[in-house]
Amino acid sequence: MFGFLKKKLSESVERLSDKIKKKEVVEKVEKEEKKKPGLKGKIVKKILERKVSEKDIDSLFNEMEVSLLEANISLETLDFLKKRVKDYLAGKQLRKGQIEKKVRNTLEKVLVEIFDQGSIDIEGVVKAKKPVCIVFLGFNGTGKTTSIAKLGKYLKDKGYSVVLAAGDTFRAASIEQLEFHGNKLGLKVIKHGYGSDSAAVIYDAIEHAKAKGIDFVLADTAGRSHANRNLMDELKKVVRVNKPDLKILVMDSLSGNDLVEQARTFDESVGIDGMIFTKVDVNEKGGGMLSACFAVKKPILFIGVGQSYDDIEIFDPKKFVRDLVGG
Ligand SMILES: Nc1nc2c(ncn2[C@@H]2O[C@H](COP(=O)(O)OP(=O)(O)OP(=O)(O)O)[C@@H](O)[C@H]2O)c(=O)[nH]1
Ligand SMILES: [Mg+2]
Repeated sequence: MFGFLKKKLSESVERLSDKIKKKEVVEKVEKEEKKKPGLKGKIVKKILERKVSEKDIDSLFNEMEVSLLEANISLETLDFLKKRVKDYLAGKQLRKGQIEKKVRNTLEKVLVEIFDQGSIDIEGVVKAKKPVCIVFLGFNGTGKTTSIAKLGKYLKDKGYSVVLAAGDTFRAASIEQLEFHGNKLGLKVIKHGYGSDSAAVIYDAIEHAKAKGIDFVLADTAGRSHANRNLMDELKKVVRVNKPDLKILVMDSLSGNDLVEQARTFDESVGIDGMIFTKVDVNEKGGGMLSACFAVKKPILFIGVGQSYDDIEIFDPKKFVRDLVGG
């Protein structure tokens, strides 16, 4: 996954390291030309160490801008990356053998800053309150229903009780799709008919969970775009009536540059608590994920890495970035 982005990040590390290393040679020659006595110690130090300038960093980002934009990293995210790399590196004296490692570590640190927007401890939430209602929302076809099934299995395997709410009463066959997963996983599905009120279905599921002492209600909703006023209003009603504990925006990581816009509009409309990125297994670019995190600054609950129920990874920003930047 993220082959393209990894390649571009690795290139960035190499190019910045090269810039710093090259200047070392220039400095060595200049100093040796002077050949003043007493300078020997200083020359040796200069040869072993090299100072990173703001110009080095600017020039790297100028060179890499197109590639990083191609990897779907937004301009505002790029600006932030550049600024933070400068904060950490500009003016620093780096030892010769450590330049590449230091540059890599710095990039890693800045990417973690963007991806690490806290975490959601859903098991902690259920200790404080039962049932926990989690509503899954997002654009069409992003993987909401599949993610509900994955999280349902994950929670059931951990010993929690789960009920599913068929809150997508809009798209043809959506209720059957959720029931299919419910049957396979042994999870009850609360449903009404097509065209019925989504908020009411979820309300019933919560009541059912209260009556039966069930830990989690995972509520499906119809896919929608912010341009669809009726469906956006419906979503607002779902939230107003049911006051879910968590509103999780599910986004298809393959959507690239659209992710920033999706994250912003859903957050502005209903206020999201966290995000799930799906189809990370087939994603080469990955910069859209980074940019969406930077735009809304919400934690990533988990990532979807395939079509089977177990293809779900709890998001660990440090591990994720380490894998991206490598080294
Ligand atoms: N490769 C891969 N495919 C996924 C992943 N998550 C979901 N999918 C696939 O994406 C397609 C759409 O998934 P759904 O769960 O139906 O998406 P949805 O958001 O509920 O769609 P609507 O209800 O129509 O808005 C299905 O074919 C899923 O198998 C993932 O993490 N990786
Ligand atoms: Mg669905």
